[in-house]
Amino acid sequence: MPDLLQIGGITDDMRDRLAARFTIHQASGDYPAEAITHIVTNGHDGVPADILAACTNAKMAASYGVGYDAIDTDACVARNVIVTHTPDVLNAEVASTTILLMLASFRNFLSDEAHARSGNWEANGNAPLSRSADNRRVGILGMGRIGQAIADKLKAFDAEIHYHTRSPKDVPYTYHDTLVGMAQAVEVLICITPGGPATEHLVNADVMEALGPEGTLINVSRGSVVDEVAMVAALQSGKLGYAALDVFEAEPKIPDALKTMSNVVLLPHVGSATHETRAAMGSLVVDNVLSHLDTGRVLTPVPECVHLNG
Ligand code: NAP
Ligand code: 8YV
Repeated sequence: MPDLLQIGGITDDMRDRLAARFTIHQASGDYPAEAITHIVTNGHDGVPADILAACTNAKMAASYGVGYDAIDTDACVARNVIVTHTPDVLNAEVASTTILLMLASFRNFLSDEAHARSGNWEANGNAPLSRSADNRRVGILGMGRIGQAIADKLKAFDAEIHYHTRSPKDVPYTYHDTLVGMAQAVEVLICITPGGPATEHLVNADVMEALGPEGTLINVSRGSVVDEVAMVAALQSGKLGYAALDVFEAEPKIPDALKTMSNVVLLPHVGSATHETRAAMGSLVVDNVLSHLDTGRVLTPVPECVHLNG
């Protein structure tokens, strides 16, 4: 059987299907680097340069996740290693997580729950009023597969939807050609672009100041898209009102200052983390690997690798 290198964790279903066709080796242990033909990884671990250099006969790297900023696609293309990812199967889940973050922030959901659970309601009376999540002006930074799923779900809350991307899309929402311009026009800014150098710190101090003291920043993209130091400063000074965050610049580290703020909601990068969606992502990873093994072609190459697909 051919040899496959596993970087990071995989589900039992993925292991069962892969083990029927490959000898699986762990990147964390000893592995026969020159025998490896296929690599399975994820959006956090990527394919480290030393592993790519050692696996001289690798033909593909399948990543468990849609975002692949942790993978050096130029280096993979230079070695004819085709990279795949898992688009679309997680759109609805990540959109639901985004809505949950918005609701938790606007409706003080976590402090209200604590108020009920702690006995504070009985001892001290009603919880403070919260902000309505309905009828808000919402700006979406990134109107791709997930951005559009978020916009669809926001319709249930009668949101007025704005967006900023590098080029306008065929969608019925208000386009802004600058991010600062959009931030000035909305009450909520949702980040859902890819990570990587092209989007690093797109959301900077100017953008957060434009969003303003009553504004809410929601980040479900990558921590690198938001200047985290500037965000902490803006939240502390009151130049930015609220933040609801699933992703951070140095995961799994979260700045201590954020952990103590009552105007902040924090999640540990769980945008797609349900049994159902992770199963769908895992299936697509294995479908890509087996398709490559059987036909030489993959199902969902990243855009930079489309030309390598058979
Ligand atoms: P996608 O379909 O490729 O959409 C990306 C969007 O971002 C496009 O509309 C693109 O439009 C825009 N964009 C790219 N670079 C930009 C820039 N410099 N300035 C402004 N807009 C820019 O990707 P997707 O499937 O929706 O996924 C988006 C990202 O979500 C992933 O890459 C990943 O990082 C993140 N994600 C997070 C989680 C989580 O668990 N929190 C889960 C899944 C995905 P233009 O090209 O016209 O600019
Ligand atoms: C996962 C994600 O946490 O798909 C992405 O880009 O951020 C998430 O779905 C991650 O990629 C799992 O490896």
